[in-house]
Amino acid sequence: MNATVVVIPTYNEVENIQRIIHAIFDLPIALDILVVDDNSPDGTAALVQQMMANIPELQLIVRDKKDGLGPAYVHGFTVALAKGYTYIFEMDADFSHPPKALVSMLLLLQEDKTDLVIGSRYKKGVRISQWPISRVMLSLGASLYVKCITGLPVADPTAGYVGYHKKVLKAIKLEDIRFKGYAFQIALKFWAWKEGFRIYEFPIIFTDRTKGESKMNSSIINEAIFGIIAMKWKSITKKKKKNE
Ligand SMILES: Nc1nc2c(ncn2[C@@H]2O[C@H](COP(=O)(O)OP(=O)(O)OP(=O)(O)O)[C@@H](O)[C@H]2O)c(=O)[nH]1
Ligand SMILES: [Mg+2]
Repeated sequence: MNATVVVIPTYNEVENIQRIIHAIFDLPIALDILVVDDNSPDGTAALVQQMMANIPELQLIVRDKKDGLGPAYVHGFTVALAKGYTYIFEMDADFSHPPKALVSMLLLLQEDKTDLVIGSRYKKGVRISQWPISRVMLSLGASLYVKCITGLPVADPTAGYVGYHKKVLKAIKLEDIRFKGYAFQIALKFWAWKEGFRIYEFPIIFTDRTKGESKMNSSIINEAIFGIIAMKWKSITKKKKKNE
């Protein structure tokens, strides 16, 4: 077992999963990969299982049914913590997150420059390739909204390319985070910040997926809009309780 694991949630990623696994293992760093698949009907998990025969650093969790990215990560992180990994990454399977950035992001954690590192689209500019302007505006609007409501000092709060030192995930009550989509990504960064952990944004170029289908939908956006207000309220009442 290596000290680092990359957790990749998958739902119908049969066209991407093999290539992304090879791209990550081709990097000049020692790590394991944990795929968390929600019983994809396209056979993603079966393909990973085949690859596992030749790659001991590759692991797989298959869950019952599609339940959103958030619960898949909670499951994956809980297993990763139980196994004792020190550095735990989350990353999409669709090549939106450039695998090469893992090398620099891991180094920042290993050299104790930060506790949480974000592969950030919006730190010092906007770096998104092949998204329609409407989608970029939605994402930037979401970032501004999160900053206004929560005060979280992060340029890319919805980013799904993140590395954590294990102490961060241990300090957050993962099982209490019930969000399924973007709100999940925001919540992890928010609670890490509230716990006083250091956050670093490493600039990446984000590219839209070229293979497979997006799982984004309007319920994920609604969850983020209302969920973030609920989360902020929870943090205020928590603080009040502490002071009473
Ligand atoms: N296990 C699991 N994985 C999921 C689920 N929904 C999405 N994913 C995975 O989470 C990652 C991000 O999902 P995407 O559909 O790419 O969502 P997105 O990046 O916000 O949207 P696009 O930019 O349009 O691709 C991908 O690896 C998906 O396969 C789910 O319900 N369960
Ligand atoms: Mg994607």
